[in-house]
Amino acid sequence: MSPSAKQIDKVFQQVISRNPGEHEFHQAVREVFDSLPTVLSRHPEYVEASILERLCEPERQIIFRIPWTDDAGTVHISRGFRVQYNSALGPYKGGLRFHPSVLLGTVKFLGFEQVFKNALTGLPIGGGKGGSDFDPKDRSDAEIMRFCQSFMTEAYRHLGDRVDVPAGDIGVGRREIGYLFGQYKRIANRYESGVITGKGVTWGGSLLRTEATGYGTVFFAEHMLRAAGTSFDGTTALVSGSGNVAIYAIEKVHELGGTVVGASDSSGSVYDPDGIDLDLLREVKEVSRARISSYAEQRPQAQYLEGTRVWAVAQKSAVDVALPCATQNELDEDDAATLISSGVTAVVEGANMPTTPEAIRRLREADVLFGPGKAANAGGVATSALEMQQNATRDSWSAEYTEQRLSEIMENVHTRCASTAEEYGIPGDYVAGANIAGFTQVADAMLAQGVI
Ligand code: NDP
Ligand code: 2IT
Repeated sequence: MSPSAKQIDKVFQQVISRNPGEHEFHQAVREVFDSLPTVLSRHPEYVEASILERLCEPERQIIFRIPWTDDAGTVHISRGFRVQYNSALGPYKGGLRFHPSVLLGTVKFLGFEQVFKNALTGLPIGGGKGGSDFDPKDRSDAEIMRFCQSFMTEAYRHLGDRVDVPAGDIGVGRREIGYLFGQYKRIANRYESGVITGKGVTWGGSLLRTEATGYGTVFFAEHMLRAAGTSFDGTTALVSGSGNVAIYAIEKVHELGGTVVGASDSSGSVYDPDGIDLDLLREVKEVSRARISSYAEQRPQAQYLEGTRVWAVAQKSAVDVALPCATQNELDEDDAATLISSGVTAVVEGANMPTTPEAIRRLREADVLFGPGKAANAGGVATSALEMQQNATRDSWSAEYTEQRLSEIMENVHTRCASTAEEYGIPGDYVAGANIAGFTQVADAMLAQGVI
C-alpha cells in the first residue's frame, strides 16, 4: 500500500469509529476516498492540513423536534435535521428530504455528496442537506402545511440567503417549498426570496428548476454517449422512480429520440413497450398523487410488475441506457448483471448514490459507461443557484435562456470530469473524474481559508 493509500485508510477507519452505524455515510466517503491516492501523492499539502479529516466532519449538524397535529387532532413528533456540511465555496446549499427512512447518517451522506456536486457546477455554493423522518404519504394538504410550518419554525433561525439555502428532494416539491417559504417569511418578516429554491415561478422561482435535475441528467448522459460515438436517438431506456427527477428525465430522453419503456415507484414497476405516456404518468403522479399501478390500469399495453424493481424489465426488452432516478442503493449487483445481459451500454445516475459499489464494479468490468450522480444530477442544484442569482438581482430569465445556461453547465461538468480523468491517466472513469475535480476545488478553497 502506498503512503497515501495508508493515510486514506487511517482516516476512513476513524470515520467508521466516529460515525457508528451510518453505513450510507461510510459508503459515500469510501467512494470518494477510493479516487484520491494519486491526488494526495501529488498534493502533500492536503495531508498536512488534514483536509480529509476536516471533510469528514460537517461544519454543523442540527437535530430538532418537530411537533405537529394531524387532522384527527393527534399530536405527532417527527425529527428534523439540517447538516451544514461545508461552506468553503459559498453558503450551504442542498435539498430537504421528507421520508420515513431519513436518519442523521442519511443526511450526512447526502450532504457529503452535495459538497462535491456543488463544486462541480462551478457556481458559488457550499454543501448542506436536511430533512425529516416525517412520512408525507397519505397525508392531507392541511397536514403537510402544518408539518412544514412546524419544521420551519425551528429551521428558520439557521437559514438565510447568505447562510444556508434549502430546496426540494424526495418528498419535498413545489407545494412543500411554498409552505416552508411562507412560514419563513412570516417569522423573519422579510421577503427574502433567496432563502429557499424551487419556488413557484410567479413568486421568485426560476423557470426550468422543476425540470432541471431530470433534463440535466439526460444532457450529461448524452455527452457521455457522444464521447463514445453514439447518442440517445433510437435507444431504449429504463428510468427508476416516477417523481420529479424521473418524470423530466423521461421527457428529455423522448425529446432526444429515445424510448423509455419502464418506470417505477417503491411498490412496483411498469413495463410499457410503446414507451411511457408522460401525460398519463404526470396525471397519475403529480395530479392524483396516486401509485404507478394506476398508470398500468389506465394503459392497456402496459404491464404492472408488483414489488419488482424496474431493472427486471431488462429481462423482457433489450435496454441500451439505464437511469436510476429514485433513491440510494436501488441498483445492486444482480440488477447490474440483468442490465448487462440485456445489452446496456450506459448507466447514468439521476438519484444520489443509487448504484451499489458492487454494481458499479460489475458494470465497469463489462465496459458499461457509468455516470455518477454527483456529476450527472448536478443540474438541479445548478439551476437552484441560477434561481438565487435571479433573486439577488430581482430578475427573472426566459425558459430558453435558463435552459441554455443549464445545458452549458452540464457540458462543463462533463468536460471537467472527462478531462480530470484523462489528466490522472484513467480516461473514461467519470467516477474518479468527478471525485477528483470536486475534491481538489473544495480542498484548495479550504487551504486558502486557513484552519477553520
Ligand atoms: P420524489 O419524491 O419526487 O420521487 C422519488 C421517487 O423515488 C418516487 O417515485 C418514489 O416512490 C421513489 N422512491 C423513493 N424512495 C424509494 C425507496 N426507498 N425505494 C424505492 N423507490 C423509492 O423525489 P426526487 O425525484 O426529487 O428525487 C429522486 C432522487 O433524485 C433522490 O435520490 C434525490 O436525492 C435525487 N435528486 C433530486 C434532486 C431534485 O432536484 N429533486 C436533485 C438531485 C438529486 P414512492 O412514491 O413510492 O415513494
Ligand atoms: O440532491 C440535490 O442536489 C438536490 N436535492 C437539489 C438541491 C438544491 O439545492 O437544489
